[in-house]
Amino acid sequence: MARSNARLIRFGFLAALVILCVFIISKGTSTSYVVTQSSSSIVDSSSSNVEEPVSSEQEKTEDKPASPKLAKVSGNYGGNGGLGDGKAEVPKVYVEESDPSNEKDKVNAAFVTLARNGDLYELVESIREIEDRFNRKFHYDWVFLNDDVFDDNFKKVTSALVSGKTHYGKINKDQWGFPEWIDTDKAAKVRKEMHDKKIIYGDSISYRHMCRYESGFFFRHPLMMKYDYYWRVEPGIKIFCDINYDIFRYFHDNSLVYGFTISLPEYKETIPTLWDTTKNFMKENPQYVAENNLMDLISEDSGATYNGCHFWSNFEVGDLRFWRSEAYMKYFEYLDHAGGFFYERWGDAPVHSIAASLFLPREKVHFFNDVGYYHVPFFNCPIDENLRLTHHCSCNPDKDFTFRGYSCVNRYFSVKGLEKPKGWENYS
Ligand SMILES: Nc1nc2c(ncn2[C@@H]2O[C@H](COP(=O)(O)OP(=O)(O)OP(=O)(O)O)[C@@H](O)[C@H]2O)c(=O)[nH]1
Ligand SMILES: [Mg+2]
Repeated sequence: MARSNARLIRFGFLAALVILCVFIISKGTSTSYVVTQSSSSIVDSSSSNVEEPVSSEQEKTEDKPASPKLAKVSGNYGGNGGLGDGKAEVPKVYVEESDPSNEKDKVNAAFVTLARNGDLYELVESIREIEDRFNRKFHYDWVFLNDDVFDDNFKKVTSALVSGKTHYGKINKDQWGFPEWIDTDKAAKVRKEMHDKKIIYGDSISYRHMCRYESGFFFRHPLMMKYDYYWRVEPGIKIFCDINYDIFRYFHDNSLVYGFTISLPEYKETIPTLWDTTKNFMKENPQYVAENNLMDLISEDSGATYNGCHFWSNFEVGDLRFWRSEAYMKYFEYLDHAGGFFYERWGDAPVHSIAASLFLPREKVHFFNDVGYYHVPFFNCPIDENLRLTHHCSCNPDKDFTFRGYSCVNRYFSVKGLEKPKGWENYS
């Protein structure tokens, strides 16, 4: 009995010792964890190049949306929770169709800008707009292309603004110059005539190289080859509304190929033979013309003549693989050899637009009614008030060009059988 008591006491003592040890160890671990954590973060921020890791880490946390699952929560207009004066409360928007924090949700896409070093400070405004309204949530890369070498200041300033990776490329001389089959005397004569007729950019050589480059080469620059989708951005543009979904993913998921915000007729004097050249191409290559295309958008007589309607290409979202396709490459070569980039002043906008309208089924072309866009002198400002408020648009709908008489978007809506937004007549 005395021996079993002693055993019990020994067992109790041992058990108490074990409990005490566990307590001390667990307390000790949590204390040292906190210390390690805080001391390591102090070491990190003081010993590293502070700006890079610390600020980018903070930005990512802030940018994370409240919850991607909060899809399409409608606004709260007045009533309980409304503004004290009874006016409609500005609704909150939670429209997330993909998780921007998730790298695997991203598609193979990049912004692309053709620019000169001298365009820098107009361009930074455009980058800021795109980043604030869209890319700070998605961090897509940005490719800058130039016929000259980008200087260090250009690279430093732009890469500080872009939240994705930045790439800078120089354009090959053979893609920014007169091709050997062009008669440069004839081209000079045309420039003189266009100058006398006061045709905008009519006397400019560099503008012609730019239009030819944007028509036939930007999508096959080595820096662009790893991407499938692009968004073209020019200096001095504005984006008016929050874009809370991944536009590139939207394009990918819906198999869209070409997206625009503004459409209007081209100056006829710059493209006198573009349509005849296109018709000859179609005759020789009927296999490239898509069924159910948008011919009726660009022609009012089933293809006999071109009405000049084109998507304004200073804004473009699209699938680069379309420009790299056999149909488009053959079309570009055909146009290039016809010489109209130099003997006239063919723009990349009508060239892209005619190709998208003829070689694509119409459902592959997309009009963005929710972005809000400006490039001097035209505005796209959503006329739907709810859309404007929920997307924090900062534009005046009275300035919207979409349904004005001169805009080709009216025709686009009727050709595609789309319903115009309520009240569009008030902005026509
Ligand atoms: N590297 C380079 N880029 C150019 C040159 N000319 C134009 N660009 C770029 O090409 C794009 C189109 O040129 P813009 O001058 O804006 O042409 P536009 O939009 O028809 O005319 P604007 O109404 O003046 O804007 C812009 O992104 C320009 O920065 C050039 O000679 N070299
Ligand atoms: Mg421009």
